[in-house]
Amino acid sequence: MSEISSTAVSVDVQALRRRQGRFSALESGHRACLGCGQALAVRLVSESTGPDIMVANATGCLEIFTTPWPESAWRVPWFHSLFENTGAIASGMEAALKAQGRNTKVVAFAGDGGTFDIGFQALSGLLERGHNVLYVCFDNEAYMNTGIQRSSSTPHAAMTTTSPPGKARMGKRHLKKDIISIVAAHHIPYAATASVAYPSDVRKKVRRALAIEGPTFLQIHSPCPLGWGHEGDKSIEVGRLAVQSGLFPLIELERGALTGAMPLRQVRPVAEYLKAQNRFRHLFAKSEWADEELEHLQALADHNIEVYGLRGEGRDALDSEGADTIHRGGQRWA
Ligand SMILES: Cc1ncc(C[n+]2csc(CCOP(=O)(O)OP(=O)(O)O)c2C)c(N)n1
Ligand code: SF4
Repeated sequence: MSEISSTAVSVDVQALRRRQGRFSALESGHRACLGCGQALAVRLVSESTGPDIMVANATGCLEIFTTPWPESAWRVPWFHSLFENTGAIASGMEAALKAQGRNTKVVAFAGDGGTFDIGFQALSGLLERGHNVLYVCFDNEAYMNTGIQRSSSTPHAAMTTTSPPGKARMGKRHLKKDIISIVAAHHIPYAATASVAYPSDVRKKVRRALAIEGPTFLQIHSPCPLGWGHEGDKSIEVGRLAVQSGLFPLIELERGALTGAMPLRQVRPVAEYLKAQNRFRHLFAKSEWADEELEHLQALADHNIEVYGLRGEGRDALDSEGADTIHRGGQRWA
């Protein structure tokens, strides 16, 4: 039994953990950066799955900060797949468990690089074959583990080490790939976006995905203080602004059709979200191009608000756990 003591307090850590009630698949003491959205996302997901899962984890920050061999922070069976084949590995795990008559749920974890780009083919195969797997993409919008290179999830105009702003361009030239629509086009039972800035919404979406037999997909926006350029204690604030500006809409799709969207009662200007991060700081230096890019990014957010019908009515000071009021086929659900 581990015990923390000082002259003033003596705490039985195991007893404390038992009283916490919520399961986390990760032990404390892993090596994520302070304020890492991905570490928080894993905790939120596993609070809903509980311990009866097996994890297939692509190469990336999560794999590295949880498992510096011979140590591991995982409290569930965990398999490190290659960057490119998490979907195939998870499919095989699920088929093997099924053959053994076991109900343990297979959960795949991968970053945006491992999902949008390098592991996309294997993911598409998993979805098309209908494996009973929950696939979770921790979207931190770049290849963080290898030094912040742009991925196809990196937002337009963001600075990464491979999309530097300069005389010829203002950061990344291309648009963020619309992965949720691509996944939904496989007509799987359930696909949704979520954000670590809205914890109960994440938990709820995981519970909903687990209740479904078949492939399900979650894209969780996971701020990365190192790659986005903000302090670690600002991750939730920054994550919220992404949602509240309309740049990262929280939506649900069933069999390819939109069935839920978190309404925004107080839409925030995109510039507020961008200003909070160094990766967009070149957009606030006076230049004709910068103004044009800012307008462009605002137009992208406005477009999301329009197509997903995000504009809510009335005032909700926080829009915080606002996903409690998410619309599901026109009805409220908890
Ligand atoms: C096929 C292959 N290409 C490149 C790499 C190098 N690599 C390891 S982790 C990584 C970045 C991972 O990015 P992402 O999936 O977005 O996860 P993050 O580290 O951001 O959490 C890269 C490029 C690799 N391991 N395998
Ligand atoms: S670099 Fe980013 S994603 Fe990786 S551990 Fe640090 S905060 Fe998390």
